[in-house]
Amino acid sequence: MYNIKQIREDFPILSREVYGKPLVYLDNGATTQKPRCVVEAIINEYYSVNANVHRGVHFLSQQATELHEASRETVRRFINARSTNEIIFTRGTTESINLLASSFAESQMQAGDEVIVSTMEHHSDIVPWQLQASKRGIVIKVIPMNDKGELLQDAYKQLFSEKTKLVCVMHVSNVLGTVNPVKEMIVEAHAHGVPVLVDGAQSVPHMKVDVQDLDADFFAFSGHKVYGPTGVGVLYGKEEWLDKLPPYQGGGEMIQSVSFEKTTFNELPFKFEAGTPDYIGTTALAKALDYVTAIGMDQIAAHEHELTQYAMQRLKQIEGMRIFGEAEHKSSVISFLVGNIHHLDMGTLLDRLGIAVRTGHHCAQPLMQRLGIEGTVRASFGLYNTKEEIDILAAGIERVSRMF
Ligand code: 7TS
Repeated sequence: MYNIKQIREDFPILSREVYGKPLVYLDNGATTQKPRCVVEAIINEYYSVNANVHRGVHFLSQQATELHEASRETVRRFINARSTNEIIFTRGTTESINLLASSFAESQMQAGDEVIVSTMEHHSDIVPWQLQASKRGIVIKVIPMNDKGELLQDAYKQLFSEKTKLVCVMHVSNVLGTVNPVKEMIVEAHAHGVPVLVDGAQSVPHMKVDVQDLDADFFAFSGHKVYGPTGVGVLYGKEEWLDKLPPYQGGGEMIQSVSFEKTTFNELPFKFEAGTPDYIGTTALAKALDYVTAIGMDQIAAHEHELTQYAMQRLKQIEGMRIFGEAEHKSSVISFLVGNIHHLDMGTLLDRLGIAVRTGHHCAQPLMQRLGIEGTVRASFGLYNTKEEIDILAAGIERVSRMF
């Protein structure tokens, strides 16, 4: 049984009001709200354990280190990595991708080598590659998509050449909700001997992810989108790959020994974790992962699927409604425009009704160019959203539409 009432009680913020109206929070693609247990984990660790990790012989430092490393094990289990050596803590998806782009391009790519990305990528999976392209002369190739928002698999296969060194593709689109067939895309890339980075920022909160089953070489996600704290994320990498890549940042923690003549680096995963990590954040992230695991990722996926089906059907009844993203496999994100009402006007007026949605290009300007629009209004659902909230959204959109 999916006990939505009890779940909502775990999130104090959901019972607040904005402009005197009950908050309807539909901006989960941007960030999710935090359950009490996550916030309490932060408070408890600061109040009773706080000490820097991996350094001290003293009791608190050892206890903080144990918590931090236990969190790494929780993450490993959650995405089914083989080893905790494959779990690198970062600040989030953006830093995970920048780390990989920098270390991979530096050691594995030369001028003229190619990286394949998709039309629908978030800027965080485009711009790091452009930075490398301008530094090293690497070439970016783009997988096109159809009007439903599905990547064209035949065109993808045509993009490979002997110069292709890496494929970078998002698991789930933050704008269209498309669930890309990454497992099949990885099989294709591997047939060409090419590794794949999956941007899992929008999949990890909504479905069971198994990096071994996907056979992903690299996988990135953010804690704050999966009910965890801000400022902490993960880069998973197969150990054989991470072993080959050079460090991203230098500093404490990532070294074995330092002298002015020669410095040697620490083993995995610490080689990629320079400086004091956000060890309080990792504890809280582990709490969030335990929280969603206790509810059940399959139960969450089923609940959100039902909400999305309901919302699609309900929103399509609204006059002038245009929905962007009608892929066969779609996650709980709905991007739309109504008539010629500007997305910002729609978002601002919905906000006055207590409904939090996102407006704009959603950090996917190349996708907006492909769609021939400037931006959309986006409603994105999380594990605590309800059909009643979708009714409020639909009624809100109708009310705003009547005003124009
Ligand atoms: N990749 C995808 C697919 C995303 O949706 C986002 C953030 C990122 C990467 C970057 O994650 P960060 O945690 O490092 O910032 N997406 C959104 C969004 O859709 N609205 O606000 C942030």
